[in-house]
Amino acid sequence: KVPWFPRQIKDLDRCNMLITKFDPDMDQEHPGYSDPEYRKRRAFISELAFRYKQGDPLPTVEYTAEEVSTWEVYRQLRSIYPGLACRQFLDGLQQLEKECGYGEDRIPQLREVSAFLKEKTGFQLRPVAGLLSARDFLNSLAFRVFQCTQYIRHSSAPMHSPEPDCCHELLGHIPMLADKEFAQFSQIGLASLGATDEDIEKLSTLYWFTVEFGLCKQNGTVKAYGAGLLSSYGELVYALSNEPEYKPFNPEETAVQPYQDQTYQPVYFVSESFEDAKIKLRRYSAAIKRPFAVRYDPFTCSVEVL
Ligand code: H2B
Ligand code: FE
Repeated sequence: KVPWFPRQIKDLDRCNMLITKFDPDMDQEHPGYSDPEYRKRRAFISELAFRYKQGDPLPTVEYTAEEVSTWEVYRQLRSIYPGLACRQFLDGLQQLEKECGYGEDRIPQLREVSAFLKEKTGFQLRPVAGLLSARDFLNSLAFRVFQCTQYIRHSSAPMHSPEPDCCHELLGHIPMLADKEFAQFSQIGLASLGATDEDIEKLSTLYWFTVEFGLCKQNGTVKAYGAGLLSSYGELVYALSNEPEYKPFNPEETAVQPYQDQTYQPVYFVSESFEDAKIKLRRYSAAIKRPFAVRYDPFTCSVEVL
């Protein structure tokens, strides 16, 4: 039996299954667990996401002075990007700084960032209250919708967050989503529609080692393009030192590599270029067995099932 999947963009209102393992109300290790003010703030911002329906204007959050001071990660990361981030990331970030109010003094609003991406690559954002199930997250990508958290990490741990937050999304993911070639990685979303749980697990692992922790060669040097790296000062420096192991990106092997989400990765996959990673991912996706084929129709924002 084929699992339910979204056919129209408004079906994404049903792609909202949260994973609560890193949430500050459930996870005793979360730095906000024993801070009732922080939890109250999180509940308020979550509510904005729960109430959101596809097509609504994106909610605006008035960030507090404390939240804006946590955004200091911007300045620290910004200073090391030039030597460590890939060209596409640096280009995207520069455009965001010029055209979208990115900078160290304020946290950008999802509404302005979504409008910016829509013009660059057709991607749009929708607010989400926390970590989503891999299936719902990947399914959304098929529609070029990126489910984006809007809260910020706890002020006691600005350099690390166990769950995605707006620093991770806005600094790690958004600059890459402004690149056309990278946006095509979202084909991984089409491959996930109606896929078996085993295939979702593999696609999710591929996503992990590319979109989140991927490295690629550029002019003979290895650079970072993964959002998990580009939003973590410590891991970005570590990933490009000679400590971790590097393996060449190869979807069949990468899809079954075990990974952990507690600390730095022991192994990273390096692709020859984006183009190369995209072609290999496309070939892998095309080989996934499903009793139907899908095609995305950008005019109606819906999926045709063939
Ligand atoms: N949920 C949210 N909110 N942001 C993510 O970046 C994310 C997610 N990544 N759920 C997904 C899971 C990813 O780790 C893969 C597809 O499992
Ligand atoms: Fe992410």
